[in-house]
Amino acid sequence: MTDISTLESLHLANIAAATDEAALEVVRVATLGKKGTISNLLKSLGAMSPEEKKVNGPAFNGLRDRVQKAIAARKGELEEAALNTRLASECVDITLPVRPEPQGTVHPVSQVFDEVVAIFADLGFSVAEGPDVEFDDYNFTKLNTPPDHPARQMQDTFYMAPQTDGSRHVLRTQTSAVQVRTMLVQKPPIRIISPGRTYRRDSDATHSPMFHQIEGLVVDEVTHLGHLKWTLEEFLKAFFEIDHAELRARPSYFPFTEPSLEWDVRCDRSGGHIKFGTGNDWLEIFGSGMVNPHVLENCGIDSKKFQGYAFGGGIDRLAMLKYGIPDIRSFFESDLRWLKAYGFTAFDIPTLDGGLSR
Ligand code: 2NL
Repeated sequence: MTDISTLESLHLANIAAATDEAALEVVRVATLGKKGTISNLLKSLGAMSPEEKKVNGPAFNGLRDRVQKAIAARKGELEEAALNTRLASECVDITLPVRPEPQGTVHPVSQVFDEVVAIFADLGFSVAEGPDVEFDDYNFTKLNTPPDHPARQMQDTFYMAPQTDGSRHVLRTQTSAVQVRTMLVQKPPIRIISPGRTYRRDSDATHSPMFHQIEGLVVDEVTHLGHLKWTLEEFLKAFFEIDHAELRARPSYFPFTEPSLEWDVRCDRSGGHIKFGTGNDWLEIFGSGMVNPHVLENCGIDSKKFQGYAFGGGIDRLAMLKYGIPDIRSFFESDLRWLKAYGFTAFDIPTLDGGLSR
């Protein structure tokens, strides 16, 4: 009997000393496993006399039951401790901010670029793009501005170093060359806009040597100035989010259009900021005209069968007017304070149904 109680206290001490479930399992195998000490005691009952069995049977079984219970209890303790440790390590401080504030903003020129594309896409225009460094031929000659033409002096051009054949590439002075490229490869009907960077040797509060332009071109069998006026009105209404836009045409001159017109939009500057659609002021907004038949012919389009209208305007200028930005040079200074004030979040994606501005 002393043997049994010694054994029991030894086992119970081992169980209590097990600090994790693996150590406890070692104790269980050593006692209750197939060849464990208690299993061996129970097996030894078979060889005993009935009297010995009577005494040892209940003693051995009692020992087994108590050890079993002690192991189960210790297992429960260890499981709870393991769970508590895990919970402590996985705890989350719910008072922390959800996510850091996004630092970057979408530049107003990019935003307006996307707004303009959304509006013209809705009117059935496709977007055409081309290189910033252009052939002189596409930037000028095909647009009815040959080398000796006085209109070459209308804007100061950045010329690249001469090629081996003597020709000089230019930084495009307008995006019209993109439309030339389209006309050279695509038959009418053509309905495209070409937004992009343009370059002129000019710099003050309203001129930057690099600026952004949007041009539009429509070529079809019946195309006239009424279509042009309607298109510009629809654009202005959508862009400035107004119900009415009133346009006034003035005669102008561009070598690539004939006749050429400049459009002013009715506006009100009395309230400290500019409002469109009402008032007694006018603001110049687009240059335009019917595509000069020479330009169509230069691009392989039969000017007896097809005619077209074209227009151009400044994207930076549209952004300044819509978002009240006074100086064009601030667009290109990369001042983070300015970008924070005038920039947009990446979630302000301009769509006609979702809204064009914040
Ligand atoms: C302005 C004026 C204009 C065009 C651009 C054009 C393009 C082709 C043929 C004919 Cl391919 N015209 N573009 C026409 C008139 C004016 O831009 O004030 N831009 C800032």
